[in-house]
Amino acid sequence: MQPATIRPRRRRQGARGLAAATALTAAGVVTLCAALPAQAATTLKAAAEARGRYFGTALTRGDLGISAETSLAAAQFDMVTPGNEMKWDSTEPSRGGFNFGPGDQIVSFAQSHSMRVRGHTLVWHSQLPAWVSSLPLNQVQSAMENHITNEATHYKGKVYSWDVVNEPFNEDGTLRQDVFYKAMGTNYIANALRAAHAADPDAKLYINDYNIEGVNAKSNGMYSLAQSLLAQGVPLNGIGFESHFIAGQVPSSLLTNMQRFAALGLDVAVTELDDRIQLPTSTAKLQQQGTDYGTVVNACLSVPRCVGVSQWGVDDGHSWIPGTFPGYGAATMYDSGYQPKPAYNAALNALNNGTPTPTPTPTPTPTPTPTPTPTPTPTPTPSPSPSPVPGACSATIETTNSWPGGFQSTVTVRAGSAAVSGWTVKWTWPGGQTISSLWSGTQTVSGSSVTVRNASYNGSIAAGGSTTFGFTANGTAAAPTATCTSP
Ligand code: 9MR
Repeated sequence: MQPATIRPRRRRQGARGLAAATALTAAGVVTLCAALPAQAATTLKAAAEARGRYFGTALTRGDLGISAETSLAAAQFDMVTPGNEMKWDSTEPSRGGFNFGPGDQIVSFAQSHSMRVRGHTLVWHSQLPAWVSSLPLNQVQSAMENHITNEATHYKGKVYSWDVVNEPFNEDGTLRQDVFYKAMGTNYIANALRAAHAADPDAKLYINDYNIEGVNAKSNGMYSLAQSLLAQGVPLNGIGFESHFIAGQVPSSLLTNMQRFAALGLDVAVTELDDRIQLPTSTAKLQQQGTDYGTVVNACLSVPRCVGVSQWGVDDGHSWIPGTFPGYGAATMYDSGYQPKPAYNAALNALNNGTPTPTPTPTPTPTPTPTPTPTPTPTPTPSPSPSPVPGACSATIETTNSWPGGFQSTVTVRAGSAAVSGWTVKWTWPGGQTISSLWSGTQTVSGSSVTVRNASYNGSIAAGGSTTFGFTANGTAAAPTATCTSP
């Protein structure tokens, strides 16, 4: 089932969540470091970069004034999309009256934190000043091309990509009858792409839309348009899949759909990811959201032409969702106190452990010559490792954080000498502990016995490889012995 049609309505970001700003610490991230395998990255951007991708966020000028939010953005993300500051109503509110100040502030923030910028957006029916829609139709093309030329020239060399045309499609796959279409017909899209390419030949040029993530009438319309533009030699480099999902409703054809666009020779990107939950949240809903984030990240990793994933915003406290979809919220990887949610762990885990992507094998690091230790410290004799059994797996629970009345753990699941396809980890709590939230796995609880099976995206572990899942629990921290079986 596809998400409901988005009807964006203008709403400036407020400073909700500011009160919780002081709660931001690196704790959520640092505690993960201890438990991840030695080479696992501990931030989204490092993990994405290790897979040849970026992990982005959207920031508005209002967000720049919230230090807890900007610290988190700079720590975790390496791409920024301006939420509003490069839209036509901001950059050319009156004909020929350009104002790049707000957009420049976002670029400056990005540059000072070594983040790249996705320019968003040059031509869109929404957030379009009234003067454009009231132009005589025979003046629209020159106004559009002048707008694109000025803005793309101003940001030349400063943006990685442009959403040149945003949200051009109706749900049935026909083009919206907006002022650009009325003036130029379908050709407005080719005209816009050509003007952007002339102004900034190095920027990757995208068409971006929502509800095109699965194979459906709307994405079929986009696919036909992309084919036609490429056949005409129009400079189109990529398709942006906004990906405003509802928890539990990520289209099952997401990967197939991304692959068909990539097969045209285009880049693809997840440009505005969020996954809204019908409030109130629950452990199960947050777990589902984690599963969804893992699915999306793994889809991107599985498509070599998928260049990256951007979330729309940083945290739940500043997300556009509650203001536009009453009754829904909690749509991002961070809660309104800037603490990582299961979705964060799922995204990071997918990047660190997920589906291998066909990228070149890293060059093996030469083994350093062992330095002789002057005084050998007696080390406890390690227990003999059991001989590897094909298909077998093992699991180790490690406490990564604890507080009065609760704790957080990471469970590492290792394959033996053969790959495993699907795994089940079991343990028994010694003192009445109860899991409050579990990610990257699905749990069944019976009294004090816990059974966790792999999530859809982390069941396959290569021989000698590992994956992790995690949980938070109530009670005194405990790390009981766990067993692992694989079918
Ligand atoms: O996040 C943006 C929000 O602050 C604006 O009020 C809204 C107005 O349309 O636009 C939001 O961003 C949209 C993006 O530009 C295009 N895709 C949908 C996004 C959410 O509405």
